[in-house]
Amino acid sequence: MASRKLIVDVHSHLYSPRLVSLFRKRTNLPKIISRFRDDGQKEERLVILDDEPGGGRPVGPIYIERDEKLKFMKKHDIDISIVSTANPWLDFLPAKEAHEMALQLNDDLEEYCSTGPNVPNTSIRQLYGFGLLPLVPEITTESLLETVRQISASAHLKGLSNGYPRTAGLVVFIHPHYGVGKAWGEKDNGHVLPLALGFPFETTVAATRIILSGVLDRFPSLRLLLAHSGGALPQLSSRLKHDARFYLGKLYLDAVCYGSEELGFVSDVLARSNRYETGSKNVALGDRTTGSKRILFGTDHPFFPPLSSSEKWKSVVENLEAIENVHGWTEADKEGVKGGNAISLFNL
Ligand code: 5CU
Repeated sequence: MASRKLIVDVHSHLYSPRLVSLFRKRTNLPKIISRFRDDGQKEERLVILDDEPGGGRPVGPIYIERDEKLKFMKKHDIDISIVSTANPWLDFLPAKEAHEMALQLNDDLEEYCSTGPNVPNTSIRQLYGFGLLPLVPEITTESLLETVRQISASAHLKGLSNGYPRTAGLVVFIHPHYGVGKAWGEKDNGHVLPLALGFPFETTVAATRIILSGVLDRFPSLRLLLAHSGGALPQLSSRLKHDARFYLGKLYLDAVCYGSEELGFVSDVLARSNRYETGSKNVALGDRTTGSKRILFGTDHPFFPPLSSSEKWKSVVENLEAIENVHGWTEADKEGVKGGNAISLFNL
């Protein structure tokens, strides 16, 4: 089937112009500051984490503009992106403002997707989105439900980020922002410790809490997509109560872990969950196909850009190479991870 060969990026972010103008006005985090570089050029920097090294990260059109997203997709042969607002979402706003802003950002994202191009010769759009829930302290249930209803009624919003709507049939993207405490280290390692380790571990904790709370028993049709291949959860799940292994196979994981060995291992752990249901625990190489069905390609765009604009992005090249090289995955498994699984999950 032609659509099986489409490449779909399920982990792709943006900061909308509306959010960027709010960041520019703010003096507390998250904020955008303007400053002069050593070469005299003015630049804007986005500061979203406490004590961020280098005074935040350079921010420009790649974080904001739809044309830049589309150019990036074209350069890397990505047909479809499911775009989500990047962290820290609306966590910094009081409840009423967060709710109003969520509604506006969701309308903006629906327009961003619906007025974008189609995949050539198909009726499928190139851009879909995850709406945003204003999950802040003091938010009322009614405000959350209104936002879920708005997202469900938006034809191009196929999921939401960070929340559990049990009725709306939306895919829920669980993505980190806080890491695990101050983890910059004494030497200047840039973002390595908090992002490479802290972020995925935050997701590990969040997903574990969901499993232990019984949410997946109460709402078995909930479809949760975990960022960064579920962080350390596949590695640590057997240290939890043993039935955590079973629940792991109910989750979807992105393939943003940069290594074929890691993807192979993750697909084993997901497949084991399936075996668990049948009473057999031993996973064979052929079972990796079962595990692969719950793994979906992602890029993390626009984070981690290359130094020169002519280069391809490592986050794409390395994550695609990782998929290509997983021992035991068939060509069909790889196509599924690159796009087919997302087409089914998001019903595109
Ligand atoms: O790796 C990532 O996904 C990210 C992200 O989403 N946000 C961020 O600030 N850095 C890295």
